[in-house]
Amino acid sequence: MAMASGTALIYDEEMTSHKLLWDDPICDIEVPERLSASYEQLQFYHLVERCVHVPAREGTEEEILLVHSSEHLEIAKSTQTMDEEELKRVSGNYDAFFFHPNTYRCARLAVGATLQLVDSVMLGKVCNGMALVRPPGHHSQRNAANGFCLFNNVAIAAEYAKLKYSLQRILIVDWDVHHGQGTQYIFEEDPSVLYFSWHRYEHQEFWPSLKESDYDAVGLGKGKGYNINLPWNKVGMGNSDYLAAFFHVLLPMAFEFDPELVLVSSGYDSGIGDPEGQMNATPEVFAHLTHLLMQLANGKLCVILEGGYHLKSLSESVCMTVKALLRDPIPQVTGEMAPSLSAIESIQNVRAAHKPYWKWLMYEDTSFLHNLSTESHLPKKTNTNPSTDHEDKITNNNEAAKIERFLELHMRNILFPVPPIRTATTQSKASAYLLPAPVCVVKEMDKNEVEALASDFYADLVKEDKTLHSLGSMLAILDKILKKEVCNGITDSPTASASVGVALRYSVHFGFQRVLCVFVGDMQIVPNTQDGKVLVINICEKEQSGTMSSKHFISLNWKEDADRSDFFSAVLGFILPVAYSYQPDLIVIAVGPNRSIGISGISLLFGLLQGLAESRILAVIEDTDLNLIQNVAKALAGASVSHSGAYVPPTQEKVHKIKILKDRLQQDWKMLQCSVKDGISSN
Ligand code: Q9C
Ligand code: ZN
Repeated sequence: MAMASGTALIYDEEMTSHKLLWDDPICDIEVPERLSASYEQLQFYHLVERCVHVPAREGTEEEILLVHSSEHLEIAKSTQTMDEEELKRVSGNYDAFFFHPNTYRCARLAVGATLQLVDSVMLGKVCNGMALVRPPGHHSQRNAANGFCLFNNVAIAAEYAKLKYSLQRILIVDWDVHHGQGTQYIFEEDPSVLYFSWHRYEHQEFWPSLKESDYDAVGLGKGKGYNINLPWNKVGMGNSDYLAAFFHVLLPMAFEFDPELVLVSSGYDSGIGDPEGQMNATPEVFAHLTHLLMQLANGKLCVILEGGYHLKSLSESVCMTVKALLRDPIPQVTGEMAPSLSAIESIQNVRAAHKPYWKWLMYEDTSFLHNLSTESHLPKKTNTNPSTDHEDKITNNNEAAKIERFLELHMRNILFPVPPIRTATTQSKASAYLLPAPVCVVKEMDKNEVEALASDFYADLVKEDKTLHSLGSMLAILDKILKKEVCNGITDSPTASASVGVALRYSVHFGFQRVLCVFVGDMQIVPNTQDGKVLVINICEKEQSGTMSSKHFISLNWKEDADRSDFFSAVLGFILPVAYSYQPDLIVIAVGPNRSIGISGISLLFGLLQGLAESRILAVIEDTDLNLIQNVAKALAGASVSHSGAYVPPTQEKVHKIKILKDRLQQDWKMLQCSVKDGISSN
């Protein structure tokens, strides 16, 4: 099958007809405007017209019965003809749910919309997509509505995909701020569905206040190890906490699991301003989370709306998610890049709980951390100055309006015009006709132009004529990245070290503040990293002489066996956390002589690092392996690269290597932190 492209968007206005008909302070946040406001914001950013419109349909009874009991279905069906009094009575049988005469119809549309999305992705009509649905699903259980959810849309989708497409491994990522206990119950004993959820927990104080939402609920029977709970014990979690959870918990497990399809229970009540979540994550973090998940399952990613109750935060976050699905360059993530102590504690505990089940964790010396928290969790303080419900509402409304103004400004600050050309190269021996179609050929600079522009930067570096010649190609592309005419580019060089040396000096001279250079292979010329404007990570086979390693020059010795790529563990556990801590505004990735990692490892590096530096990446390839060049070009042009089955867990020696580097550098690059026992100071 040809590689799928495109992003599906599913929205049906009818799902706004489900609404609360009476006073209920618990349910009154789940409003129809959640859906219409999200869709309108997508229209505002012109994202709707860039997506493939897929119609919703009703889910069939048979499909609903894949997960739910017939009793549950019959009760739901019977509410269609009830009057308000009867609806209120039936709703009262559940924890936080309301029926409207059209609820049953909407819930069937929500199920059907989700299945339409799965079909579009599985049949290769699109690569990925998002379904905007109401009512949400993840609290709903086999026999009960719960937490605004009637049918479990995502759980039904997973069962449907298993059955219809014979899938054996599905990953469900639940980034809603509530625990999807419904989904957990449904797949608890099922090793074919890996369920990950983070959630506000506060040591079981927060709804749904279940013991089984804690990190030690790892699944049952054959499903042991396939349920991952990451409970947040404090409010105020932000961008760096969420990213740390992905780097140090979810992603390594997901890569080892190697899913064939990824479903996201996509609640945005984990975003800033949400009255339920009380968290701090800003909309762009959801673009990063989405982009990270796009590296799995050959890009087959279905995002299905769950919660999200601050309309502005919700709709901007939905837009950031869709932007990432469309493979637009994404904004740099804002805020200090250091996870909080409480987040690190939670991460450490879930890693320890899962150690028996995941090979990648096997060699880690993880241990549980029991309530070492700086403040112990005392029972809730009784309010000495009780305010009325009415006063509370006013305070909350003021807070919500403040966040709304903040977000208006924030989005204007972080959004940027996308360069007209995505990927550029020059006509050279890796001739353009060998590269995938979207790569654009630009004219290289001639000798005079190179000399006029850059002679100050290469005099001491360039010893050979062939190097000087190749600078014309590299500088033409770099110049266009600098002028924001192109997003990224690929050039070949007979001497990558020298070319990279020139590229780094040129970039810093023309205004980049932080340039990340990942150099794969032997680096013959070591760039000056003294002023902190360049950070080099050198991946090579031979041990570098230890003296020159520093915070800004990191040597990572890594050798892969042929066809056994274990490099993903270094990328996720080390390179990405360092890169996110550094927050580069340009990335140079070079492949020099004697590369010690394989093509799938290198492709993964390119795929993942594109989430940073607004996707500004310069690739300098010395290697003449055409397969490598084509894969790099594909990754840059935004095709999903297939690495299915290519990953193996690292050896004990490699795990140890990463551990030593982490210990040495985690005070400088704080996103490396994932345990507290080595004296991380409270922040
Ligand atoms: N004291 C979703 O976000 N809160 N559901 C109940 C009871 C219910 C959230 C509080 C929150 C449900 C999909
Ligand atoms: Zn929620």
